[in-house]
Amino acid sequence: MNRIQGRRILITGASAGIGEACARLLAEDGADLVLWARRLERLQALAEELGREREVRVARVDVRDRAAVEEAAARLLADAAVPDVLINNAGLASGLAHVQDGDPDDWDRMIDTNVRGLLYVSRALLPEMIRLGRGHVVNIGSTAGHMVYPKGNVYNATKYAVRALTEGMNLDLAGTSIKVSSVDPGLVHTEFSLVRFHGDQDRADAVYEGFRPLAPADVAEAVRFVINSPEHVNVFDLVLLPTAQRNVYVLDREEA
Ligand code: NDP
Ligand code: 8X3
Repeated sequence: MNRIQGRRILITGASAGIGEACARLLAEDGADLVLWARRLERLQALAEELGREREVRVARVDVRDRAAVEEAAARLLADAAVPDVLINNAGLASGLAHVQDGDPDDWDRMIDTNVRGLLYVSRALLPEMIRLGRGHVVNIGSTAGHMVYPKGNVYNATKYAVRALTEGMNLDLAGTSIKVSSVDPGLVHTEFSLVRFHGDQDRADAVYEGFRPLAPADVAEAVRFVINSPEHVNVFDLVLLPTAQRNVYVLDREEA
């Protein structure tokens, strides 16, 4: 059964990777879309492609910028375009270093995007979802929020925070019909590692060598399953891994 048709879905970080794949798949299911990211030109190209048979709104929103988030959310509210579903996907890793060698600018970037950004967007939209008596928040967490790995420290901490926030938001929304879910993937081949390694393509490519990682579309399928669940069902936490990856450490790579 398609429960996605005609629903308005806001995806943060829709200009690449998992967010873009969610936009494509949910468009196929007949969703109207609201797409936010910093690279507006990418969002516009995606909207051009997907927007022929549905409404696709795009906006340049840096989720770290609380005023920008509030302004973009206010525009949706003013247009009676409050999303039925919010996918808090915008996020990144920046750097991979021992804490004692870490760059505090990298830490700020991760904490501000993955934790503060998720909170700002949720805070801007949840009151109206509650008032309307409908809504579903899907947080994109990570296996990095279940197990810490060496040099992952701050990224791990942000994804542990996302996990705590999924739990906390569920508790805070008890008594409403708003659902909060988490989708927590293992290694997905996106621009994630390119961003983590500050544009070092060789280092990024090496992360995905010798095994088949998840594709962004695999994660989008999981998100679709979560959103499509019946009203009385809340998928609390869906963890998905490449078959070659059994946890954040155990990865079966073929020798080159
Ligand atoms: P990508 O780098 O491919 O995409 C990240 C997206 O987030 C981009 O659209 C980017 O858009 C957006 N983004 C980053 N910073 C901001 C910001 N400040 N404001 C608004 N949008 C922002 O990575 P993924 O698709 O892999 O990452 C998506 C989510 O999935 C993240 O939360 C990540 O932690 C999580 N994840 C990724 C895994 C992986 O292995 N790839 C595994 C588990 C979880 P723009 O630059 O245009 O703003
Ligand atoms: C991204 C997956 O293992 O690189 O969240 O942290 S990992």
